Amino acid sequence: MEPLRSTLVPITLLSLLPLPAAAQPVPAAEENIPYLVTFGGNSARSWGDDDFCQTFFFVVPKTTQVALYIRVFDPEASGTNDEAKGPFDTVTSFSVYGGKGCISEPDARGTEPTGKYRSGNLLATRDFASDAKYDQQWYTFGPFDPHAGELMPEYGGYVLKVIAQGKSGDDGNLYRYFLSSKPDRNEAIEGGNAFTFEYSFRMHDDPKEVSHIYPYVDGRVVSVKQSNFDWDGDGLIRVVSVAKRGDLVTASGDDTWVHSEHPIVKEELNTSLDIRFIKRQDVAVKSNNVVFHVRNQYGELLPFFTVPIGGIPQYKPSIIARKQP
Ligand SMILES: [Ca+2]
Ligand SMILES: [Ca+2]
Ligand SMILES: [Ca+2]
Repeated sequence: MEPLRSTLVPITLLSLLPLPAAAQPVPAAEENIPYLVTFGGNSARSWGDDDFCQTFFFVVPKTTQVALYIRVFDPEASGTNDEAKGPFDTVTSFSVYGGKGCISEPDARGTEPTGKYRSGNLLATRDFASDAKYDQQWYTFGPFDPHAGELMPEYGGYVLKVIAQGKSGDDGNLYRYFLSSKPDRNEAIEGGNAFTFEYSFRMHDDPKEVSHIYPYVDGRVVSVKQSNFDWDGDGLIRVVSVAKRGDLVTASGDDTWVHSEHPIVKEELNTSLDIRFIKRQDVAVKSNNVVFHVRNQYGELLPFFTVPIGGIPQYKPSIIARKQP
């Protein structure tokens, strides 16, 4: 019997290979993020969501032939894994867009739900109130044509957009996504991916858990400026890359945005960075929601792919050594 081919692949190539299909949930296993979070439109920003809206993009390879489904886990705000303020009274809308302009429109790639951020063709939409029917359950949008998205080769294929927006109420809605080829279960689209330009997510409660997000640095980047909101002093945020062992980024307190700039060296071009969220060990900070984005020197937002482009970066000490005089 022949040995498995995968055992013959040199280790240096492994990071370039597609990740297994199990990496397609949003958030992905490699991110170790328990939930995305979007608050109701009448919430206090101090609970950890700056604008009560989150946009995610789903990438479908050009070669995909099967129908698509976008599935949402726990789309309503009620029950055990959502964040109540008083009684649950939040209504969240989930809307799926495709077609021309759904991502090429600049407002669709911003951080705020303003202007033409709902660009493209509306393919499906639904409001979720506090309905126990969908508590801890999946809701399925679709089927969608595999070419229903906007063709954007720079993002890897046809791009669909999903906007989660808290229309009313003041509670936190925690949820996840899955891009599936089946309406009734999660079966990954081969080669699919997902990304956002601004990540709003819930941290684990367990201080031992480290969460990650992976901004992609293209060939034009000279420096990046990270921004984070409402980290609540929950430990350290570090950036790891092929050239960074764990540089500290400025981390926020309660209800505030902070920023820091970080130079990019040539070895980091066309790789992903690994932003690590390392909780404080002395006090257990619970139910912490945080918002994060990264811009390049032109002010353009970097995409966070849930399956990091080029793989998870491994720090190479030789790159730092070469930078020393
Ligand atoms: Ca409420
Ligand atoms: Ca929910
Ligand atoms: Ca927070």
